[in-house]
Amino acid sequence: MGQAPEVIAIGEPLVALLADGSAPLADVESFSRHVAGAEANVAVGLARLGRRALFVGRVGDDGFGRTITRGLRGEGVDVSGVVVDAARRTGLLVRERRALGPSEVLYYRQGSAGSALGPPDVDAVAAAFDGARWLHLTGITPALSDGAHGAVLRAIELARANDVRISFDVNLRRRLWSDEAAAACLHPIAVGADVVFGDADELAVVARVVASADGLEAARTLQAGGSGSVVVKRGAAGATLIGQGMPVAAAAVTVARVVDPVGAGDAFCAGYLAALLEGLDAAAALRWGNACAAAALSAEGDLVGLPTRLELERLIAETGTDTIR
Ligand code: KDG
Repeated sequence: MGQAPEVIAIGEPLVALLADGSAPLADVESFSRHVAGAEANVAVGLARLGRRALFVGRVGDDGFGRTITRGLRGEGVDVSGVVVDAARRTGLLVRERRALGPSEVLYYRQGSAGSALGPPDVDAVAAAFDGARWLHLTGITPALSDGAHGAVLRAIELARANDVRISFDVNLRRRLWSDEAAAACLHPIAVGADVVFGDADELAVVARVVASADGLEAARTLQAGGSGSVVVKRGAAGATLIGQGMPVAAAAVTVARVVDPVGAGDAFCAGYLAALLEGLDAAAALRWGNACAAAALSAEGDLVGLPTRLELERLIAETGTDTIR
């Protein structure tokens, strides 16, 4: 382990095979390989912004696992929490691309190395919690297996014992479990977190309220239940934070063309946490989150568009310049 991490992110890293053209999956003949996984995306987003992130997860002893480990390391993420599981394969997802309507994602992650994450993997990096500032979790990991759920609970215990704040992105994955199962498992995690991120629909499921377009009732319900603050990610409508005081809102950064909609939420979390680590206030954190999300939307794959610190500053400054010479 290098210098002490500021953020510890725990989850399943994946290789994503993204269709090269717009077509139903049955007609796609070539794919591009990307590193993905919501929590790994956040770790890379933080590293691009100059923050120290440690990633904890499992990969198989295979080429995809090596791609992930090399990719994360190359981005400056501390991979000392990555376990190579020789008995299982690296998790995989395949995503088609459609010009119209939603694109389908297929997961090949049941029984994967990543899903075999367990409390001992977290205990192996226990020392990193001493001095870390944030633990970043998502609602994907507890859906993977009992062991992975246990790893999340162990990480929460260690965070609490070490005064590390907890950031929780709901990331509801309906291909992994039902809304009822997700709510039962994720509600206690959300109300114990210092900041919760989600879109209006995800927050409503976890808060067990009827979904509304602005997500505010769900956010208020979670906040009243114990969440420190709740950020409603509203896509093109920006983001709103519900905390102790008045709601804080920030407009989205306009995106000329959405190249790839996936990964923007993770980019938002990375920007938001990076701003807080710099000592900025909630309004600035929302702006950073929105700008990072817009950058992610503008590039193919989860990681490609994640901005560096300089790129983020340029985006926020909105200079109107289209070429820097
Ligand atoms: O947030 C982006 C993720 O959806 C993607 O990288 C894959 O982690 C993933 C998941 O479980 O869907």
